[in-house]
Amino acid sequence: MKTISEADLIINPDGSIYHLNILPQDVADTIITVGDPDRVDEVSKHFDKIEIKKGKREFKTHTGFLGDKRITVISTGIGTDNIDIVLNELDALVNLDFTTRTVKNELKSLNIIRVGTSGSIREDIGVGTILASSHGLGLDALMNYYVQDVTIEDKYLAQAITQHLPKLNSQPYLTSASKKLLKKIAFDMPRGITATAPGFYAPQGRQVRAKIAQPLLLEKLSTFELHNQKITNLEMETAGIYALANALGHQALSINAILAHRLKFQFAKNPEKIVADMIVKVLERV
Ligand code: R1P
Repeated sequence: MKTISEADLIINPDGSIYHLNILPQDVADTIITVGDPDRVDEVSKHFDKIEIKKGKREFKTHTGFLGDKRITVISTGIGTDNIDIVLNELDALVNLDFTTRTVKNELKSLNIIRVGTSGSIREDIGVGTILASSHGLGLDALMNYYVQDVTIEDKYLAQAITQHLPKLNSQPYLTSASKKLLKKIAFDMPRGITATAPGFYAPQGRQVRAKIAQPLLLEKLSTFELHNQKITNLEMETAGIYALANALGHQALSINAILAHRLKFQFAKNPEKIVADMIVKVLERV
């Protein structure tokens, strides 16, 4: 059986994984990811019991129980470069034997739910909406480095979007949400394709002082439509989570609190309340 080298999989002296700094037994089968480390407390304050509080860098983890359901909430920080670390290390924690450095015979499929914030790019998706990502559309380069097995439907949709968008240096990639988690958690939520950008400013069409190279990006994203499928919002993690979860055999869903409206130039007056309501809604359903 192939062993994974000490350089490919770095395990700390206490047996924890390199960046996340947690042990295999610290991870529940249901994982909530948030971007902001402070949001970890906003989720775990609802737990009936907190077993584990650990962290390193931007990766803060609390594991506990909500009733008899064991849940891990972890912060990813911002961006798909961090998602690369979080998804690979969570998978290693549950699917590798750290003693033999080999892949376990029986693989575990985690339920990974992102509870994040986002900006709307559709007239009818207002500030305050809790939106589920039917798909993640990656405008970043992460999936240039992995082999992705996508469905025909996702491939076709990705091609149509690529033709509609201005030419970018990396090929957009697209992955669907877990159908099981959509049904369980997002059954009554508006849905749309979430575009994941490799930055907050120009990569999302924001012009502050630096000159932007893709002035048509926002308009093109917001006007794509195919068989009633639309790109609804912009953020920085969903596509990476969906694509890597798919590559590693996990179930993933991204729920987005819409805090900004990019076409109407609005930002929420009460962002904390919108996020708090989203957290309660997701916890009631996991
Ligand atoms: C940008 O401000 C950050 O907010 C959004 C974006 O995806 C990016 O991470 O999500 P979170 O609030 O979950 O971090």
